[in-house]
Amino acid sequence: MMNSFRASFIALIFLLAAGFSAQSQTPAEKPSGPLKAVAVLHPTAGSKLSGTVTFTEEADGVKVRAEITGLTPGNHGFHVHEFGDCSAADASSAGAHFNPTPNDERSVIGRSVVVHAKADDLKSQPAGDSGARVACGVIGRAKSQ
Ligand SMILES: [Cu+2]
Repeated sequence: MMNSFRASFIALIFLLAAGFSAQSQTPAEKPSGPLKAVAVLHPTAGSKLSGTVTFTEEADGVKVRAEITGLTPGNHGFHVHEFGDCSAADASSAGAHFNPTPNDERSVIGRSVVVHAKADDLKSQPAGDSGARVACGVIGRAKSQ
């Protein structure tokens, strides 16, 4: 059961690595320290989930650290969604999954992290059949050090 969550987590890390490496190639945007981003997760209507997800650029990829409270037992889908808008009560305003491949704009900053009620089956698209959105947080730039 744990493997499903772990697998979706790894997929997210690869996705983010693409986004971050694209951004670090822009000299004007290059920060002095390692690039860090943060998303503060807020519960959707009827949910008690909250937490913080941090992303830190490292030489071989992106480290993702999630501290989440209020999760129901079991596995939960966990994705980057295309819009940095968590205003809807069900977080539908965050849009579909963010797919960096066809875009020039590949950074995850300004998009959102969404946690789902159920596990991602890692087959169905776009949401992996992972059910309702139970938390949403806009990804913003964080202090580098
Ligand atoms: Cu999702």
